[in-house]
Amino acid sequence: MTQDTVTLPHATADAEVAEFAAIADDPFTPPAGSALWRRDFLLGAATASYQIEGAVNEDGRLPSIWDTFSATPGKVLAGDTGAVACDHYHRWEADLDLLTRLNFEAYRFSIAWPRVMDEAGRPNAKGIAFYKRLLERLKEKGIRTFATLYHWDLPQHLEDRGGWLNRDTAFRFADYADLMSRELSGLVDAWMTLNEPWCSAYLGYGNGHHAPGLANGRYATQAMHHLLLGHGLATSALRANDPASAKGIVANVGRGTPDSPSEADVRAARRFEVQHNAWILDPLLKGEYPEELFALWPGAEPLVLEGDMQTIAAPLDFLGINYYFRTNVKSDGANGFIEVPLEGVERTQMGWEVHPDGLRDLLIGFSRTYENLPPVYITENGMASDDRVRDGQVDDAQRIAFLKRHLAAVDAAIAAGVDVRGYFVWSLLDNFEWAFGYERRFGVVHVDYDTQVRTPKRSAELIARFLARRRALDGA
Ligand code: IFM
Repeated sequence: MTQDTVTLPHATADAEVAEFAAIADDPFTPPAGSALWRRDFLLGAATASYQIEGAVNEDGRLPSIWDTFSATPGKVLAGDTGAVACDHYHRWEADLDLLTRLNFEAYRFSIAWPRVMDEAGRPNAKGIAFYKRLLERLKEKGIRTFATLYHWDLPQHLEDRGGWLNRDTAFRFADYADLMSRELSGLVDAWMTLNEPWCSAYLGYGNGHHAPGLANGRYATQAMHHLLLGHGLATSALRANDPASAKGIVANVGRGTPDSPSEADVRAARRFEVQHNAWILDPLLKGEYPEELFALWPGAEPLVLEGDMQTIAAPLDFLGINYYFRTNVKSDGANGFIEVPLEGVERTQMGWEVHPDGLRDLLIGFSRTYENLPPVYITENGMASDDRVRDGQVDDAQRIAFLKRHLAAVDAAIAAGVDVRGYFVWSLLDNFEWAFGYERRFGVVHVDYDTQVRTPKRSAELIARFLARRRALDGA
């Protein structure tokens, strides 16, 4: 995958961009001069296996922790499960046609571990064939392929042996990465080992909001250590088997701001970011856990064996950043923080505050904190709204403004010197939003879950129009 920075392709392009940006009477088109007009700034859409595939019992797929969790009463809103989801396992060809019609240039998806390996670690040919076909079709269509190995669907049989609390799971994950990169070598432009280890560790093992639903702070730090160890081991397998691809990991990052300028509140906001960001980024980029994490969680240090931190801190080709909202916090009177929700701010269907500056500030902050920060992709950004189809259309005005403002924040970070190479909207399709089931709609394409009819929302139409224009300027 090319990592060069190119300028606009021909002499008239600047004028044409300016003209189009001026006449485009839509609320999405970026201003002339924005890095978004550069063809090498990738614009893609993202999904994840359990959220869209369905077909949970087909072709030898084994149960995952999310099958078990969502089948447990009270864990997921309205008792929803991913059993059918968007039925993407059967409708993948039409979904890729839609992706192409919307002019997206890159597709980020995830592989379901329980679909491709049996309990003994043997390959499941039918499951692997599904992803091979998907990738081959994407390549035929000229779409860049970004594959995540772990977007939370741990095989249940591994959870039965302790899941991410068991050090052995990190080694099983490396076996899985080894198998996938041997089978899919040459078809993947960029591999991501883990999606959002913070969620797997903290929501899965620390507070129980996600599968497998355990709630113990000590578990969270140990699970995180094994996840990161698995990442490091997997990265070396990917490098050995598929040298031409880029290798990275995806972190969800949070912006914490202090409720007052008091020293205690400023420290609380810093600790919020330590807990959300440095907990993952320090081991990856500095080879150590941040000491302040254990001021926040005394006694929760994980068991780390010799050589683990070197494995975890192996060089990355890129870092994926997922950003959604900001959290305003104050001191809890001791070592930690508590959230103080701000009044009168714009929020999404999730209740999350719309705060694009947080993305800009975090990106600039990371580039200063980590001198070895690799090139960044925004691997997820987007919002949920209660979208309805009316007269065959979905007017998602809030999402359009949200995307435009967050892309402008990315542009500002690039202007400040941060090496951001692309942006993926979360998500291509409305899908199974974990503990919130199907109520929360993050897609730029609406999905009617009764009929499986897909309806591109107005946001998708505007993105498509912009990308068509950008491509035309490039003469492609
Ligand atoms: O839907 C999720 C995705 O699976 C991981 N990142 C956040 C999204 C919205 O909550």
